[in-house]
Amino acid sequence: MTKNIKLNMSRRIRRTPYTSMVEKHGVSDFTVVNHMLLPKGFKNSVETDYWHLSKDVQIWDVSCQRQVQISGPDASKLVQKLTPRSIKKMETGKCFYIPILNEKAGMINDPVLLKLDDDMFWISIADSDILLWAKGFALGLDLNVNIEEPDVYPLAIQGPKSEELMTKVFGEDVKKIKFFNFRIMDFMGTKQVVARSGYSKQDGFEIYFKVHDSHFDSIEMGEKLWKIIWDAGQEFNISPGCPNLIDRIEGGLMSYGNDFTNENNPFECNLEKYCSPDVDHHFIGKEALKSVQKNGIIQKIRGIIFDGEACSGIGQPLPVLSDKNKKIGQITSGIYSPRIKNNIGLSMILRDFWEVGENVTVQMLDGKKRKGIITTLPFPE
Ligand code: THG
Repeated sequence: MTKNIKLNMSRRIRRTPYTSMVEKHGVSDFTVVNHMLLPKGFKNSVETDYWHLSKDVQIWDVSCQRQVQISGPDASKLVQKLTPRSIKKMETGKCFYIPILNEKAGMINDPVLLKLDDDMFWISIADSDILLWAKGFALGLDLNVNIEEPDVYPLAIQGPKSEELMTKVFGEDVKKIKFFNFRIMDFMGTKQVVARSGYSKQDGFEIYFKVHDSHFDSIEMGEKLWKIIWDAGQEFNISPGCPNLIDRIEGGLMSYGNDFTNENNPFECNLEKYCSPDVDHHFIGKEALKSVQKNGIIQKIRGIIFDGEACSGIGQPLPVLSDKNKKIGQITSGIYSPRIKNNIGLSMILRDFWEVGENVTVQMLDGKKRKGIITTLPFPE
């Protein structure tokens, strides 16, 4: 229906230093995240890209993962206010997945936090304006911090051959970077943050590419970085890519704004591991989270495997029904998995129906009904 309708570009939809590169590689679709372009597909199908990602290496323009930089004497105090996850023991060089809640314990982001120094953090955000939220809070509390969006453009190198490729470009020390850690590495005389992380279930790295010297143009340097990696990647069968929907859903990686919103608390999103209200520190939403804990939750994100014709990625939520035709949830990310050989999806599901093995019905946009079953996240191997 809405296929083939073009998005009208403007300055409000920001390009990245790699946009002209992905255009050269034949990008077919974009979405907009944090007011910036994110490629959604290239020449190959999502399925072809999925198999490629699981055996080779891909280069992704994920510049839309914007950094909210918090620095200054009160930086760690402010960061700690923003999340239930304790950063007391966090060391420089670590990445933490941190839920950010509003005062009602609703999720407003699920970023990756990087500790660059005792008084310097980056919050690598999902799609919502945390910069304004943090600034408002800092102003209200009169904290001694600086908050800005630096010129950082993350480039992800994902797939099992990413370590070999990254070693070729950045040197042997790449191999010492453990999952959710980063190191500062040299690129043409500039210092770059290189982390072992990424929005896939494969091995992978994220280069938080930053232009340090103002006489270098960020587009020129970004293109240089892309080209050097591209050329070095030829022997590893590198291809341009983007977060892969099949890999993401199978791996249970959630997407803010799609699979959960500020209407959901972190327990509903399976994030209790990072969100105990019984921690020493105060954080925004703590009282509300305590009452959620006391009262229990009524829904939770689950996986669903559902039958029928291969689903090619859904643009709108699909209702999930009980055997009595009552709406018990909706699939917010869904696609055919060639590994599971059936359609898979993520859905918030009401408590009485969230047990693994529960039979449900998925209603397609044309009204047709498909048989489904509740499963664990990540999806079974
Ligand atoms: N990388 C960076 N920034 C990001 C994302 C990213 N910002 C937006 C978005 N993605 C944030 N969401 C996630 C969700 C999951 C993960 C990372 C970012 C992730 N989770 C690991 C997992 O589930 O296997 C575990 C993380 C942990 O618990 O340590 O990787 O992708 N820079």
